[in-house]
Amino acid sequence: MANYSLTYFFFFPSFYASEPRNCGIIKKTFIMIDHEKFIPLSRVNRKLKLRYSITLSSFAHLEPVERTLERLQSQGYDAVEMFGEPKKMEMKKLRDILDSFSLPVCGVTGMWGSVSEDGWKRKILSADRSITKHSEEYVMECIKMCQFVGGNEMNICLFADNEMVSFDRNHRALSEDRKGVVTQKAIPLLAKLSRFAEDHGVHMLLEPLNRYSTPFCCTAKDALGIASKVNQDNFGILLDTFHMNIEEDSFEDAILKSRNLLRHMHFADNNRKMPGYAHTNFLSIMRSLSGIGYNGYASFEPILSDKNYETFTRKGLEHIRSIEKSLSSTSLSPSSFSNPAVVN
Ligand SMILES: [Mn+2]
Repeated sequence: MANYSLTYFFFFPSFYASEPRNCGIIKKTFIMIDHEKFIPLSRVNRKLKLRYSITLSSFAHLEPVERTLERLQSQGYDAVEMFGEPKKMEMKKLRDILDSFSLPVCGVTGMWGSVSEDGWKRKILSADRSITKHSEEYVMECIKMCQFVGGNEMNICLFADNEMVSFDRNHRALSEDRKGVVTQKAIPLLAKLSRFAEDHGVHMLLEPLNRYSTPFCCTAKDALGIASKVNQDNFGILLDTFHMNIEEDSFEDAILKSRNLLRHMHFADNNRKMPGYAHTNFLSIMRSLSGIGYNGYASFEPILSDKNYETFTRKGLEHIRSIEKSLSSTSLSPSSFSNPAVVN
């Protein structure tokens, strides 16, 4: 580990706000090879070809959506994720705006929890029937909106009543039993919504968050268990690196175990900045995605504090693209995978 400390210092001399802090992360990772978990070479799909999207919800508090699209369209993104506030927008007008830019919509981000002023009544796990009914209608409106703007994915997050998840200063997670009892009740509604989504050509993707948002579905394991009970072809899961950093034992293990149902990724660093601006190891994450043959979207979901975001959104994407490039180049020599696989 002494090497690691020195290396960290050596490769991270810059703390300029406009530069991704871990621009040397690839070198760092190879030096840390003894401490990391690797997928064996035989599982790596060298043709990893992700499509890159970004969540428009990240910009909604800063400027009108057309301004964001104008600024992002030359940055190299393949698509955008529209935020799900169908009641606050005139759909035809929205579609005209979206159509006037060269960025297709891959899907809709559900505006769950405190991210929206209406989030308090978007709680699929609520014990209050009027709240679950409202949540059901909200998801249906988002699904219709998703189809209308040309997308085919929507994320579902399982929020519950505040009384069910009182703030825990000790950061404790819930027991598996408690999670199971509460989420079981939502299965019929999720199955119903999934069938509704299927009729609209939309995939419903369950996104585990972290315990501070909703402790009932906060790991890939939680989401996979729920998805298996819903048991619909268009019901998959979405993993978000920000939440995974808090909840998962291992990024690699969570991705590998999700391989049959993983349809979308959210990318943000551990502090929710753009990838490359903190210390999440995206090389390892990308390698794992490559290992399962993932070819869906990686949708960047940063928290942006002001309008001067263009350097961050551009460099964050460049950072991930450079990792993708390195995975299909000679840097993936067999010796890079000489460690025994611990992912299973
Ligand atoms: Mn997310």
